[in-house]
Amino acid sequence: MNVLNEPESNTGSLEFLQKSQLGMDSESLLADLSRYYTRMLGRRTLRTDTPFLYQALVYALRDRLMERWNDTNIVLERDKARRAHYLSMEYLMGRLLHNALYSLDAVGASSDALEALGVELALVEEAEHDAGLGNGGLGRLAACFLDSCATLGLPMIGYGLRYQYGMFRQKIVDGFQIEEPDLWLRDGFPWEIQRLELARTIRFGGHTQIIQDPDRGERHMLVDTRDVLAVPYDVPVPGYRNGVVNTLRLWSAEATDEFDLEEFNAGSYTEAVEAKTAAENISMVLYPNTATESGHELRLKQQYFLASASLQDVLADWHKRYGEDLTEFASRNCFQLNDTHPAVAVAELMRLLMDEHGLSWDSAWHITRSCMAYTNHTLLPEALETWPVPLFERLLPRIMEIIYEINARFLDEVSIHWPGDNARMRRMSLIDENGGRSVRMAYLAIVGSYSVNGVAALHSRLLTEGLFRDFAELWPEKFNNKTNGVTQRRWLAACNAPLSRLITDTIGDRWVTDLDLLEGLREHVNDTDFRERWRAAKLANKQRLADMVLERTGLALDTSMLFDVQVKRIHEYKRQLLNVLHAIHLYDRIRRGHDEGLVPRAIIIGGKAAPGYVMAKNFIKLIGNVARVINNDPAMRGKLQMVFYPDYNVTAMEAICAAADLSEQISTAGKEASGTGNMKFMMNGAITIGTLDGANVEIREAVG
Ligand code: 26W
Repeated sequence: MNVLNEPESNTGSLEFLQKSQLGMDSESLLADLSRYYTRMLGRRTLRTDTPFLYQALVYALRDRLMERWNDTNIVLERDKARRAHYLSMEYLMGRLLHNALYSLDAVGASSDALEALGVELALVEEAEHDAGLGNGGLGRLAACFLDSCATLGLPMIGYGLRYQYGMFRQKIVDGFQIEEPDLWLRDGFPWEIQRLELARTIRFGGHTQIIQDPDRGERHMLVDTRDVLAVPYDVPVPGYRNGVVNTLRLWSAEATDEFDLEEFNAGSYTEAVEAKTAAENISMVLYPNTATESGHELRLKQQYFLASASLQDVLADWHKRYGEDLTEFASRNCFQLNDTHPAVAVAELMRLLMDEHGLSWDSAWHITRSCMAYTNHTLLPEALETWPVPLFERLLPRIMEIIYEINARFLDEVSIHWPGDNARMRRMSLIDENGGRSVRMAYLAIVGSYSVNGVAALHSRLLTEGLFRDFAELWPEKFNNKTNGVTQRRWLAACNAPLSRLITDTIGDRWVTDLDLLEGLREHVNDTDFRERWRAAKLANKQRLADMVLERTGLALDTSMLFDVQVKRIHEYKRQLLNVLHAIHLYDRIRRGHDEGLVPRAIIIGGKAAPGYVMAKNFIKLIGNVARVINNDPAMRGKLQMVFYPDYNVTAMEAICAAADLSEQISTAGKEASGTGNMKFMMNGAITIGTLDGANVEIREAVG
């Protein structure tokens, strides 16, 4: 048991130093990783099979994180700190090893330890699969928030799903995107700790019964449900050199132990197995952002599974520590809904508070309304989730009853403000009566939350003036903006060593936890020495990227050219097509000899298309075709190159963002809620060429 130092001048934050028992020096790390390698992993020779060395190093690091993890939780509980719970269907974590080493300041010690075995740390880091449990911006933002909250010492736990298959891997065959399953767990996931003792039961189907409860009057009970077990796996989220380790809790679906044993015994073995696989399918695969995902029952099951398991977990933990009294619950807990994907949590919290904890509607609603908060990440109508009422009634009958009741009370409130305005009632209703009746999940999230935010100033304005105008008129105080951010630890300090070194040599290293300090670079922009070192850093990063492009595509990029980069999901509103048309225009100018003053340019485009999105997949094919014409034309030599970077993911972006000279952020204005790649490129010194959309507007205000 660690002797925990009392936090100095208890500011309520997690400022505490702690003496870890396990050494962070290379000898201690080498001793521990060797022990794991030979005993836990059973490797007989200390050969350099890096996947096993990777696992052994992670186990050794996790021990060190575990000490801080336990102490962080002890302090949380002791201080009765208010906790944020981030509910997200996606966490695009990428690789965790380098980030952990960097946070623990153990890069050097680990490198020395592996050196003693004749192995380079970089090789061991290469052995780690990206944890790609997300599609793009929304999932990566969640991962950045986890890092930032841990570094700021803010108690935030991430709740997500432990998909067997994460974001598909993109292969380019004959110029076309082919999707391959992402078997990210194949070599194990040494970071996680299974917490079987915290498993929760999630109940689907069945129907509600009302029973007369002697002391609490009538109560609704769910009966004849098909149950699934939610098993949590905890992943450590280290703060930057502050002794804090927060938690990402990922739920995995497993069959309940009595999975149809009677069917099994009755010889209907196949039905019993089917029930088991049906249960486990819930956390099998991440949906790849096809806009029509809100048509699939499995997606709704995933959403409810995440919401119910997480809320049950928090309530159970509360009861363990504070007993039945829930009066303080809302002031000490909040739930951030990452888009509408977990919005069913509003109704599920009501169900748990009323049906399981016996609260009245009003006290349950007061609690729910005071602890739910909703972030909207898109204006695209096709991404605004609605679910057919019949599907809801079949899958979640009690939840649908509660949604009806929420809606009835909400519409009463609307009719008080706007008597007789039936058109408005229909517009604002949680139930869309047009065509097949469906539940508007964004409206459920808004009605059930105390705060609704967009992710950039322009986006938040478009929400209150457009998409959510009616609601902003009814509850103006509810709406606000929280412009996105990205963690500079991963996206500058760790991925761009030469530039980070230059920055630290110039203004010190406090920028790593306080990004505004980059302001201090302004006065150096004209130093010749600074500029030379800056250019050298950029060139080194471009060479690293050129090596990766050569290895993956066979094309040798000319690093003396301007690297003109557009990497993001392929989508019509992000306008990769406009970028391609520009490339064709440059090609044509050079062919016609009108290229005086033209800056030589290497155009790099990358990103995945949703499997069903035909137009996006055709863009990928077109980019490859145009690139082939350009790269095979001798007239273009030294003037123009173009390449499609395959399988763009978090790890690829770490090299790409450091190497870019030009950052293409050319979405149709009003469509990109914020963007976060724009921020990564900007902080690595690229010039942004972009529309006044999303956070581009605020970037321009900040850096010109
Ligand atoms: C149909 C295409 C589609 C599907 C889903 C677009 C967007 C989505 C998600 C629901 C939302 C999403 O990923 N939005 C992105 O969130 C980022 C983090 O806030 C923003 O920076 C991006 O602008 C936004 O597109």
